Amino acid sequence: MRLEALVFDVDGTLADTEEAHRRAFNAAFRVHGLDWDWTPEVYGVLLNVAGGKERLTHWVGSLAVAPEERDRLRGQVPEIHATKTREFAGLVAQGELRPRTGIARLIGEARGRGVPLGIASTTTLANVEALVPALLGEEALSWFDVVAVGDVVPRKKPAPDIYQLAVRRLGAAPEHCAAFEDSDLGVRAARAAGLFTVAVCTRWTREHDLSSAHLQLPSLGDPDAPLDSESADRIGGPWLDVDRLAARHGSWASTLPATRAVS
Ligand code: XBP
Ligand code: MG
Repeated sequence: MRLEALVFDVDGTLADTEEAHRRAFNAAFRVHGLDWDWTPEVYGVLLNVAGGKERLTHWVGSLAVAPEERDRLRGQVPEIHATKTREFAGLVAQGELRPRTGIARLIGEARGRGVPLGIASTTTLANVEALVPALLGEEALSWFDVVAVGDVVPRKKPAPDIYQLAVRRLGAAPEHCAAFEDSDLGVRAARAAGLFTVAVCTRWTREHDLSSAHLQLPSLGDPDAPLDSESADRIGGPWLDVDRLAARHGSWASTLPATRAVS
């Protein structure tokens, strides 16, 4: 059973970026003279709202301020978010962020096997354009046949829209594709879009229920960071590679109703 494409979420999946996002939000608040401080605890809860602008709007809605002040602050959200995006790019440029375990290897394997690659993310194109080259090298963005991100769809994760757009642009059937996610919102989006979903949580999503994913792992594993024996037994080896992924995908695809039989 040949997988037609691998589709990657960005934040939390390609790299553990949310601490950098949190710092960028707080830096933007200082630039705009706002005394807001998103602590890790506060931010962990706010991550239940996908999208930085939506997260800011939700936060403003939670403030005990007069209605006219709330409206004024809501009007400032796009500007605050643009500042935050610039701050995030600055943090990325400092070179502290690294791809998560197994990401560079799996993407390299897929490229070597001619398996198309996609990105499906809630974040902005500006963030992806800053992050992917910083993580994987100057040419890396060109490795992805499709980059579906941010406001190009009406509904953000957990809605399936961004994954539906990505697989449509890849010219693939969703059930022929594998999605890689880190969060409850993301797993729900990929599952709702019909993709075979692999979930690898981060410290931010450790408490999330990712059990609706077809495959849940502590990491993708690597030769220098092999998976624990229980996880390795589940996938047939100490790290998830294209063949082991295709085998797990194939066994799932064989259970699909005939109408969606995977060729
Ligand atoms: C995670 C998100 C994003 C980031 C912040 O996106 O929900 O909003 O937290 O980035 P992903 P923006 O789908 O990649 O996990 O401020 O650009 O939204
Ligand atoms: Mg994510």
